[in-house]
Amino acid sequence: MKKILLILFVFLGMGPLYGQLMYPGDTNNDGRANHLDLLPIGLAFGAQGEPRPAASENWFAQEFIPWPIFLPTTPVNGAFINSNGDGIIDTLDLDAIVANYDMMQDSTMPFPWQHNIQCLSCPPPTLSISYNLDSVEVNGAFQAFISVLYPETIPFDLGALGLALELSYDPELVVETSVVVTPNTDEGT
Ligand SMILES: [Ca+2]
Ligand SMILES: [Ca+2]
Repeated sequence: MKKILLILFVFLGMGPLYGQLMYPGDTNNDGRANHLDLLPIGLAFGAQGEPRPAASENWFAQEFIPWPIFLPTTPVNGAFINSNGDGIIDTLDLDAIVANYDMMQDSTMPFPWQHNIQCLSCPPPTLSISYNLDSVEVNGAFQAFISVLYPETIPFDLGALGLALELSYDPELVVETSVVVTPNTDEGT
C-alpha cells in the first residue's frame, strides 16, 4: 500500500497546476489562431482575471488560472482570451493572434472545440456587399462596401459586437499592397 501511495503522489506532482492549458492567440479555443479569435477579445474587452503564471505569447501549451467568465454559450473560459497573460482583456491581446496566425493545436485542456457564436439577442443579420464600379480597368482601383444589416426594429446596441472576415482574391489580378480595409464604426451605419 505504501508503494502505491508514493507512485500516486509523484504523478500528481508532475501534472498541470490548475488542470487547464491554453495556446496564446487561440482565444476561442477552436484549435487554430486566426481572424475569428478577434471576436472573443471584443466580447470580453475590459474583463479582468488572474494573470497567467509564466506567461508567454509563443505557441505552446500554457497553464492558466481559470477566470469566472466564459464565452457566451460555450465552455471556453475567459482566460483563453487573455493572450498575453497580463490579467486584462484589451488590444495587447491582439499581438499573439498576429504572431501565431494559422498555427494549429489539439492539446488544450479542455480540448479545442469547433463552434459558432450565434447572435444572442436578435435575428441574424444580412451581409450585403456592393461596389462603387461595375468594371475596373487595368491598374484601376475600386471600393467594396460590406454592410451588416438588421431589421429597423432592432436597436443599434443589440446588433453585432464585432465582425471578422477573410478576404480572398487572385494575387495575379490584385496588387496585395493596395488592399486596404477601413472600418466604419459610426453609430447607426
Ligand atoms: Ca481560434
Ligand atoms: Ca491580456
